[in-house]
Amino acid sequence: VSGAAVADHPLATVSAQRIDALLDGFAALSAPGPGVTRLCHTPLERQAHDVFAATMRELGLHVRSDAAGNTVAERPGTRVGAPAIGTGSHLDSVPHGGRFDGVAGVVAAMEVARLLVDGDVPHVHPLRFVAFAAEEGARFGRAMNGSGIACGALGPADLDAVRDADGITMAEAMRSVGLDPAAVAAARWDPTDWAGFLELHIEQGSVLERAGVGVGLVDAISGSTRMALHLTGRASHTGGTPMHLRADAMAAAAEIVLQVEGVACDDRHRGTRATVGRLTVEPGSITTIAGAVDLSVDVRDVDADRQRATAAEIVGRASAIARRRGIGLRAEMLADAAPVVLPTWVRGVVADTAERLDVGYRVLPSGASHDSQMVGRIVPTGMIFVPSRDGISHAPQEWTATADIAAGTDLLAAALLELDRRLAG
Ligand code: HGY
Ligand code: MN
Ligand code: MN
Repeated sequence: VSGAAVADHPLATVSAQRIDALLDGFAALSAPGPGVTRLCHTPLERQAHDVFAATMRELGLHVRSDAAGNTVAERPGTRVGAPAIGTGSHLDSVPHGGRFDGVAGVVAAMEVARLLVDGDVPHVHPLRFVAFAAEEGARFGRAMNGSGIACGALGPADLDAVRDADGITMAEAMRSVGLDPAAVAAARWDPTDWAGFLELHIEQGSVLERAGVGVGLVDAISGSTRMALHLTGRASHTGGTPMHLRADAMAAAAEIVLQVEGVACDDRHRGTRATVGRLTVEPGSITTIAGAVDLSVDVRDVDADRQRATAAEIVGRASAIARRRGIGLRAEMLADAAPVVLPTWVRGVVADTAERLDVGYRVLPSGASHDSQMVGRIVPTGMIFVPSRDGISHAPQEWTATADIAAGTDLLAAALLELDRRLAG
């Protein structure tokens, strides 16, 4: 990968070997089983942050961790008191996920830091390299927690409000790994202390691969509305209970699952994605009619009104099914994040840089949520995508070629320095 020449300071060439070594190191920090399992607010996530912090300290950067579990490394700029420009992503994963979701962006940030240090490259603004905590919504239902705290979207009360499948609140999980949920207000970023932020992330879709393009520039990030539907029927003997005398929570859940899919597939919802990804059944016995079923609903869209309307319609349809079947229904809102349109001017800086480096790119929306969705609330933010093989993510088969990550890193480095140059005015 050719080093991105900037001003009169040619950056060293991005090292694919270093990128691979970092990816391997983070992938090893996983619970047993297929793929990578490094859930938020577990010792494994903290170990990953420790690796990030130690590597950045070795480069001579100042590193601090906040009460939310985020880790920020900083390389001073030449202008004292200037606001910072940042880059980074998250280090937690979904259960049995891939090696690249979040990690690719943190590894890219680490490689950029190394290129700047090795090349003794000056920049006006302080550069900050960030590893966010608890980005994934897989464990607690709500996503972008570390970045949400940093950007003022979440406070201590929110951390007591969500529980994982074992009934542990996020605050309890945070305390169990040495974080302090009561002190997260101190982790809030001061918007005047930031001038810009770029996140590199795998696409988690197949647009770039199908287009044969190695880089994506994100124009909008989908929002997400996540709910839990709690169905209460009547557990009873599968042999002794005739069909017309049942209150079968599983049968009701089955109808609802198909309705969730159906709403997202009708003509009014082009672009909406709605998914039931988790379903638990009580008592879960072969010879007992299901008395209770809990299911998750995840609605994604780049259109905020359509996203919320879809969630409401799903609850409406589920209520009608439950009523007809004599089943109790309680709908619980777990999390709701609006879609975000990223500032065109930041994307323009990255696009100009890509064109200067003769790097082909494609502008596209993000189907997944990202920390940039939260950072973008207080800092001008851009996202660089690199391709996902077969569009697969959140699964062990998730894969992105090192050459693509290296090319994205090269662009990230040059774009950060171009952002620095333009903002230095
Ligand atoms: O769920 C998401 O969209 C992201 O991977 N947290
Ligand atoms: Mn991610
Ligand atoms: Mn993810």
